[in-house]
Amino acid sequence: MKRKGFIFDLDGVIVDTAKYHFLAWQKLANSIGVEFTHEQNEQLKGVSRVKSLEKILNWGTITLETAEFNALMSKKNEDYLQHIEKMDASEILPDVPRILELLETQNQGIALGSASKNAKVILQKVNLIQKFSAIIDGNGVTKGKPDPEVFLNAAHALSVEPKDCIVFEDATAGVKAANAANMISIGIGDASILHEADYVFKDFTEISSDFIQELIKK
Ligand code: B16
Ligand code: MG
Repeated sequence: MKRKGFIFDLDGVIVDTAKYHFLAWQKLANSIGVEFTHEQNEQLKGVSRVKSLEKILNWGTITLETAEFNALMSKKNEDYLQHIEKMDASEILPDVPRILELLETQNQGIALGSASKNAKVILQKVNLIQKFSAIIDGNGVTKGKPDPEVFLNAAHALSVEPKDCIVFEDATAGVKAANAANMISIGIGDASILHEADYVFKDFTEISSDFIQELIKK
């Protein structure tokens, strides 16, 4: 059987950490007098920590010295990590374990391709770290999504050609990155938002074993 590379985004695909990013960014934004809504949080999905803070400051038309900027980034991450600390396997999104186990039994390559610098901690917390033979996170890239670097590095780590890789993503920036890497893109979430993906599913409960087998055979 052919060995393909299946690359998973983390936030919004394996776990819903967007709610914790929201709480931490909202606290930080409010502390500097900037309003922060769920709609604005949507715009930060898949976006790096630095770029996220730049956007928030932009919304509040605030400019900061580097030292202050870095202090705010650390503050946000400290708050975020307090939420992460309480995570366990119950926070894994529906049917993610079923798909991972299916891929494992079929000897497929499994990698993580996330913008988060906290990816390993989160995978440990939810007890999935051992499922991934390669983990490329925010510490392993110089350019964030929509740049394809994170997924190309994951393909390389799996020793699989990019054209033989399949990416699961919940963010438009991530779908664009997968397409730019010449990989099959599978959007997880709202089809009207993720319309650039090759396939879109509401969540993993909609993905059949037959569909995965077809991807392996392609
Ligand atoms: P951190 P993903 C992304 O993860 C999140 O979607 C995004 O909201 C966050 O700002 C980014 O990670 C950086 O996270 O502050 O933990 O380094 O969706 O690419 O798995
Ligand atoms: Mg995501």
